[in-house]
Amino acid sequence: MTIMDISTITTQPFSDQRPGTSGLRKKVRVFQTPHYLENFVQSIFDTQTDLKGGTLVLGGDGRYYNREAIQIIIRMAAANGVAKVIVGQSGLLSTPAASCIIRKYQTSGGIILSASHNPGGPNEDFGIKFNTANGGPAPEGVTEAIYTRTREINEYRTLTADEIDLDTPGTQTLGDTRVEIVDPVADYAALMEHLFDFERIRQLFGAGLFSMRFDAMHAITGPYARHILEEMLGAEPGSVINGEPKEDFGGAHPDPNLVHAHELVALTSGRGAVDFGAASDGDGDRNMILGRNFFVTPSDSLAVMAANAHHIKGYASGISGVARSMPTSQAADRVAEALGLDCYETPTGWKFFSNLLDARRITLCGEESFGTGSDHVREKDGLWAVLFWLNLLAVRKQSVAAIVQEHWRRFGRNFYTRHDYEGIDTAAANGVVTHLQARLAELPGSALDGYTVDYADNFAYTDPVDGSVSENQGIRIGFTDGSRIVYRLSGTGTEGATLRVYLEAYEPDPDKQNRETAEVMQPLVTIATALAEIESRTGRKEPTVIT
Ligand code: G16
Repeated sequence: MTIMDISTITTQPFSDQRPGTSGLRKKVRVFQTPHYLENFVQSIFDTQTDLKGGTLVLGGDGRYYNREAIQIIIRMAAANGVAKVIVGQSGLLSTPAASCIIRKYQTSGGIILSASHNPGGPNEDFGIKFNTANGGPAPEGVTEAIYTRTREINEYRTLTADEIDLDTPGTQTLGDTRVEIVDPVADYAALMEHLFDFERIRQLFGAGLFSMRFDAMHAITGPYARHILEEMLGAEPGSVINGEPKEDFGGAHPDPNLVHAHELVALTSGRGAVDFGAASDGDGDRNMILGRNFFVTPSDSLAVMAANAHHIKGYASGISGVARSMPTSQAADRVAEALGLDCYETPTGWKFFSNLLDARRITLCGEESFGTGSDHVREKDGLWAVLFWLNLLAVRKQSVAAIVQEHWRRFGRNFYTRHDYEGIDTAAANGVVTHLQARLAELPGSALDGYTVDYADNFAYTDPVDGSVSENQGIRIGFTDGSRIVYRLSGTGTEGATLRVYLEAYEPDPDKQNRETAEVMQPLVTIATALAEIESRTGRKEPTVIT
């Protein structure tokens, strides 16, 4: 490897580098603007001083611009005195696998390149996020420090060198920096084998009476799922579909929900349907769970996991508590109450679970946005959730639907739906929130179409571990019968604003638990759209996506 001198390049700040819900996400062409990526990366090195002389984990979801960005970051890491960079082979690492490697090798942190479930390709999205030494997404204090640095940065460090060979495992050097190319799957697979009863899952597949499909959506989980599900656990070859990672995810939207994973939904429906279906997203942290003709809401999935954790090897000794993000349904709260577990309600964003996990206050956590996870890493984990369900199916020997319906009979059912209004005008979206905010004081005690408002607030969270306060995390309107309407603006989009309206209705009566969600939610939808004046303020009659 020939090395030229380390160079200090003069630059100017960009004003739009504040990380959102999960890192900095922009269109690829924005990241390709000269110095744009470099400024953000240098701001990480300038503020995260442990990286100097330390070890950095680096990888991404394989989307367009991943490989170029990795080469840029390796050169900058070497110029900034990072002692070792651990890189996933071909630049690939799922988000949970990156978290696993950061923790396992006690590194100083990691840089993950992903825009998660957002589409990829030259005209689509790219993203970058920093995870701290505990393996979790940087907390707000860290992201704000990085952002502050991006506003004042005037130079960055890099060096001129041949490209690193990303495709061959082994160690290369760049100046004083060792660059280790590692198998992206091995450490993660070993962790999964430690947590779940692989022998029992093998028996489930081996009996020939159970079929599944896992939709990797042409994203990062293809190689992970093929190795773990087909090679280690003996699922029939072909159980993993869309398993080749592609830079543009095959032109699709790698978002595991009923709209975007329609191919999988079809395979779990009607005659000849498989028993179990699951999908993951661009970077492998989200999951969707389907039974035969049956959709498990992410909120229910978390609740079922909490109620059944004792059946699973890695959690058999008991779980300490559960947490859910504020807009996630309260199904997990009911389990926690019944089982005497601590339960926490956090703002949207996986980073808010990290302190609770580190302090061992919780073992399981989840979000309505198709995320579930545990204390095994500090990210949500798509394949982990799939393996949890497979292990549970192998132990309980019931169908997905039977397990969930039994759960509802015991704890009650929290009907749940989310309406997204994507790509709306930012000023109009802010106007909706301001309008709702102005009405909060007058709402408690009032009746809306027969529902009585119990409380109305803009959610604020005080972290019980470090006392940090996060305000304005979404408008909550709770009704006396346990129903809720929540409004918030997405922090992950790259175009305009996305208004999310989350709706929840509680049904304790088993005779009424099998009604259609859309029918049950209709009265709340009517209230929610009228209260927020959605049509007049945004010009939208209907949501773009309903999950
Ligand atoms: C990220 C965050 C999640 C959050 C989701 C949606 O997920 O890690 O905590 O729930 O975005 O956020 P928003 O409603 O602000 O768009 P991912 O999978 O995109 O990294």
